[in-house]
Amino acid sequence: MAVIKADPFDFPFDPATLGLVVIDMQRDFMEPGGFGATLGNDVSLLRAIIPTTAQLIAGFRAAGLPVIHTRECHKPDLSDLPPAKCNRGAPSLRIGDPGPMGRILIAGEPGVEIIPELCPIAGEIVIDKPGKGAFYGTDFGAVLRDKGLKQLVFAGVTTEVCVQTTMREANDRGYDALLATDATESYFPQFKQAAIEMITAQGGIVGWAASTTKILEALNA
Ligand code: TIU
Repeated sequence: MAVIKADPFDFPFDPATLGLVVIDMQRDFMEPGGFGATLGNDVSLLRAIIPTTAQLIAGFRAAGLPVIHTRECHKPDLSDLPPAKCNRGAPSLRIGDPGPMGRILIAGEPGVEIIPELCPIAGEIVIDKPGKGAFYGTDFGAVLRDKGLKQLVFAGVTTEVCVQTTMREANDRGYDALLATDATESYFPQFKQAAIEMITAQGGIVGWAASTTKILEALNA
């Protein structure tokens, strides 16, 4: 067993069952004019993690371990967009409205694409998801079973929304979940910090947390 030096304690792992899940690193959250910005957020905050996330992805690829990407998006006819999600708040543009990167959060539009710096390579699976968690309404669970994955490292945005939701879903389904603390970000720095604490408190009630350096040290050991 290899070990990642993590909080609240070491994360032992079998490389044969370990994978990286990169959540929603899409133009719609990371660039001006997308979904994140329409909600009133400063998207520049999120861009700071692009280099570390790229390092993490490169480390998994170099170790021959799977990288799975997710994208939050909806069908063009909005049939998978419940009113409870669509009508929330007072965004400047709602999901499905035309924006500078195409229709907001709609599959096939430019804004839904993963940012070019973190582009998936051939053979990597991309899960399109209508919710915040990657398990809901997708074949993510089947993909993990098919690949024999049992332990998941998580990166991506935003920490307390789609990343934390997916980690909780994973934990409930019996997966070990570890958050890469410098490859995830929130529009609200205090929420990122709180999410890390919520995940690792109470003896790792949801999972573990570790820096990209610590994760890559373990992969390279
Ligand atoms: N608004 C926000 O912080 N996040 C989302 O709406 N989706 C994701 O986290 N991907």
